[in-house]
Amino acid sequence: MSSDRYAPRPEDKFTFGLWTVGNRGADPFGAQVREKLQPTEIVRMLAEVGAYGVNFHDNDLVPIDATASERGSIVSDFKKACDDNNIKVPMATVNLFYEPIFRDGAFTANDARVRAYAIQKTMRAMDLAKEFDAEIFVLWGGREGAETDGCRRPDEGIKRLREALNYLCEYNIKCNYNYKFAMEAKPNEPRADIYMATTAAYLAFIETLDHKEMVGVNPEVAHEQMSGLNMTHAVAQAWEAGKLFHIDLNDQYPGRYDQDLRFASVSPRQMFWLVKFLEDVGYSGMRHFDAHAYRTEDYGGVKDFARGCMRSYLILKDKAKRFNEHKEIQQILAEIEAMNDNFHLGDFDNLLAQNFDRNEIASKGLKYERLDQLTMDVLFGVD
Ligand code: GCO
Ligand code: MN
Ligand code: MN
Repeated sequence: MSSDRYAPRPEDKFTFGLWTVGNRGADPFGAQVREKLQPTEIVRMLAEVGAYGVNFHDNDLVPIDATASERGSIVSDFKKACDDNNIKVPMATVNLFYEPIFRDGAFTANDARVRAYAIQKTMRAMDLAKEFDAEIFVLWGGREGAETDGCRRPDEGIKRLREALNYLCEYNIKCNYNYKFAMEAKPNEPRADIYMATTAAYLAFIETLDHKEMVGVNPEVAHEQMSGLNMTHAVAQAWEAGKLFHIDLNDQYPGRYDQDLRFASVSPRQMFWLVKFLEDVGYSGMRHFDAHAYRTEDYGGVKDFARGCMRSYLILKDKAKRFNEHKEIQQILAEIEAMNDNFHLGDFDNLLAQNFDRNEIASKGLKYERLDQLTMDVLFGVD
């Protein structure tokens, strides 16, 4: 075992997608800069950097036009690579965005054949992932949106999404797959606007499903931060609702295109609160890095990128421990906690009979400045 205290261990549950470390660096303005790696080579690379698992979209593993026999040999080669390298497949997903057939959406498209094909493709992706014992099935509706709201009423899109989810939950039951579906929100890109823009939107939607216990969320740092939202708050709401089934970690400057940067490389302070939250509440799911290396990198740089994601997570986890043990921080937190006991509502008569001294209550400083600077000292590594 490595003596590096920030070396990843299997119990850290760090996972990467085939599409993340296998990303070849193409963007809307330029071509690929890295050679294509076979899925089995990616598995070896993930084992080398110390990851726990690998996730995939159906077509990351099996090309869309593969024959049944090609599918068979791809699956058995990949299974062998995973077993040989002790890499698990905890999550899988389905590509409902790449093919031209999905140009107007998948589950929400106006053409009923497109919607049916999208559901069929998802069922087949569920079949495929069960061959690897995946337990979480992520659904990201990147094309479920519009450029012009003239093309359909947005509430029709929501109804179609519900119909698809209810159908897929029934399939999950019929096949005894026991998947937990994790819905991933994003405000825009590739569509101008995507219907389920935030994790909170999904949390409300899930409550309207026939089998809501089967469906949760997969919040992504970049997707919340693109809209200037607070990822930790989204995650906290999901956690409190018992719906944090998975998480996509990366980083992102707010208000920009989807950057998928190395975890915590843009907003270490916000990511500190996120990691602290996950560790404090005892989140036991996967820590999945949905990010990719800079376009400047070769596969050596891709390994640096993957190692960096995991290392930053573990450093922030260490900082969270330091925060929780820090004497002065804990004193301030104890004072905050004590305020919580300053009053109990009681019945209506009790509350209505009270005289609150507004000025007295508001006169005492709350020491949040001190608390925050002490946090910064911990983060800067000077305390
Ligand atoms: C994105 C998304 C995707 C999904 C993936 C899993 O912005 O492209 O984050 O990477 O997470 O398709 O469904
Ligand atoms: Mn994303
Ligand atoms: Mn994602």
